[in-house]
Amino acid sequence: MIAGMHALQVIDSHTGGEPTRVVLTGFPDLGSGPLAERRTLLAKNHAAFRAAIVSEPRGSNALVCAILTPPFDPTALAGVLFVNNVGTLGMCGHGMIGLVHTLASTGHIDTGVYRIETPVGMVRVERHEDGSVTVENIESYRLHKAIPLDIPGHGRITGDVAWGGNWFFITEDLPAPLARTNLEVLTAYTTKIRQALEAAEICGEAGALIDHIELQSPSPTPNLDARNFVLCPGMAYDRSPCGTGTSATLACLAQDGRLAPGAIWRQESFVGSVFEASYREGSRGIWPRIRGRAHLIAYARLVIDPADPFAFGIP
Ligand code: PYC
Repeated sequence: MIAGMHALQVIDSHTGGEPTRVVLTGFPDLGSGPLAERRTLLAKNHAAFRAAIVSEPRGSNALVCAILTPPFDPTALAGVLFVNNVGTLGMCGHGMIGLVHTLASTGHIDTGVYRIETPVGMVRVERHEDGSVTVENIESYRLHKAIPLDIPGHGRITGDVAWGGNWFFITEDLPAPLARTNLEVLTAYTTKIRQALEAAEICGEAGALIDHIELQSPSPTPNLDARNFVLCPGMAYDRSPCGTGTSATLACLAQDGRLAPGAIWRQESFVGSVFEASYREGSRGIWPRIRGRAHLIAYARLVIDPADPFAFGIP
């Protein structure tokens, strides 16, 4: 796969506690086709390289990597492909905030508005004077409302299926409060929801896997609207309030008349970080705006040694 020692230049950040690794150089060439094609190519031909940069021993289950690639649409500043420990993502809100912060911190961009292409559409981003970043995500919408689902050991629950750049099942039926002491209970519960969705063949559009499960509750913190717990596809929970999950939530709130266009929704994560969100109306759903903040944590050169038995991650 590699003849000699291979190096990749990366910058790590976190957005509300959730890590992002921006891959600047060293990832295999993905060609110059549309971003959706490049995502398919990556999934098909470069799973080992993905695992090398995301998985242990160099990464972790919570890490999302943002692989920078030239845009297909020349009006965009850049293209980006998000990957995690089990595959590729359509979009990633915390990762996009991390990417913009990384590009700004390294002098590649200034404050202002830019367009960044993803496999699921164009995202408009704004780097603010105070260092925060607003992501205007792709159009988000609810596909199904109040789907009943039988969860072993918990009984019947209901939840919505919604798109925010990834597919989400969102429920307010909780087995326990969204508190860190309940991490194991919440992980087991959301895992069962995921399994129940698959067993019942409940999917996103075109048979897409619903691979993000979001629990929502009111926040116990004053002035915040909600707290969530999001189980990601690789079975790690999102430390950030989840940009695509917040987008999907906003789509449901908007369709239920629970949040007006332009009104601010303060979404707290499981670890207490906050995104400020709002939306404008779209033709099918809504255009969510998510504002958050990232911090750099490392400049690094990853090396892949062909003699290393775990060069491409621990299987
Ligand atoms: O912020 O959209 C997000 C996200 C998805 C998975 C982890 N974070």
